[in-house]
Amino acid sequence: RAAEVDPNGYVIYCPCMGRFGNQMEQHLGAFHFAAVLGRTMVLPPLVGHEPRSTIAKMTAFEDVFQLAVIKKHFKSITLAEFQRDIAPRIWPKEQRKAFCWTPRKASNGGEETGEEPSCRAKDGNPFGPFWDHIGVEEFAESVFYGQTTGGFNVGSIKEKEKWMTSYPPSSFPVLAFVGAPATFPSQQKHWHYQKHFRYSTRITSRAKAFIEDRLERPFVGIHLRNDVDWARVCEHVDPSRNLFASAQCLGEPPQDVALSREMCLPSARTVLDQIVDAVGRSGAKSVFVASDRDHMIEEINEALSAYDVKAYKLDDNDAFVSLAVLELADEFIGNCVSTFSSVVSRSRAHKWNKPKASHFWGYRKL
Ligand code: GFB
Repeated sequence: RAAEVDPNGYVIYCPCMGRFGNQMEQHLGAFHFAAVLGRTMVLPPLVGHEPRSTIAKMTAFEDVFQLAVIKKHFKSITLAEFQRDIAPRIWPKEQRKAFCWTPRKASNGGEETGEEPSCRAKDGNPFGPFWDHIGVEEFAESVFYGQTTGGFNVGSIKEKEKWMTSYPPSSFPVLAFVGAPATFPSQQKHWHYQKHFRYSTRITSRAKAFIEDRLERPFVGIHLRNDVDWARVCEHVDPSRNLFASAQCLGEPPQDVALSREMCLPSARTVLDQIVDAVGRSGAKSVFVASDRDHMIEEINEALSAYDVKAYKLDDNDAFVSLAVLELADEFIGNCVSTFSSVVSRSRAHKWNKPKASHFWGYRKL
């Protein structure tokens, strides 16, 4: 059966920034934005990259998350349904407007002379491939919403009214954003939305099977973010400020703990000491390691030899299955700065009836 058109309109956006953790930070605010405006959210594909490649790879939202749970809490539609049933009826080519905060510069760096200011919605990667995937050959116009409204903050009635009067659904049935209409990182008041992002049965059953077959409970789950790109992020550590997802352990604004390099890029000593400590404290019988590069399995096994506890990793290192295992772990130690870790800490805090605590590398109270 064809989906009915929502008279309140739609929100669609490119999760064009960063990888999964970064995108998840923005989904929280973007879903809130659509909900406040009463619009239907077009469930965005996840924009990924093949390892060591810059070529964008789109994964359907419903391949990663449980559609029924999302639909129960957010008025939403799959991209496939939107393309098939809605776009042809309400979003003709000549009315496709791209929304961005301010005009974007050309990806080749130089301002092309004489060109109108534009969102350049399809310029660069993953922007071009994303809108191609949506089936948008080109946008007819750009709208710079940063100048005319309070931005995507729709916390107050006044801000909401501004959006409704500036861009009413009757003349703007589809708000198509070049980037998520949300802050990065997420705002603490939106963290609870994480509970509605339940992994698909395919992912959850793989995670549960791995726990059952390979791990022994209780188990400690850890996230080691140690690929080479991460060291560059950690150069920006400033003790007085939050960086990326660090509000997950420091709070917003930071309280009682100063951000340190050791929290961002912990030494092997710190990692091993904290694992031994967590195993000793919790009586864990196994350790699950998720990492983007070095899982440190041998070093961990050696450090735990006295406990007769071993460390394990997934055979295929699937990122979503890793996240699903980590959110089910009895203890979790993550990277305070990483948004990949923050997906886990938010899930642990909000998904289950009984919240699960999270710990972080190098975290020391002042
Ligand atoms: O998720 P993410 O935005 O978090 O990006 P950060 C990190 C990506 O690295 C993940 C992979 O989406 C995964 O593809 N990855 C990280 C992992 N940890 C693991 C792991 O334990 N297992 C597996 N299988 N994959 C930011 C980026 O990373 O890092 C920024 O998003 C930027 O855009 C910066 O690149 C350097 O916040 O950790």
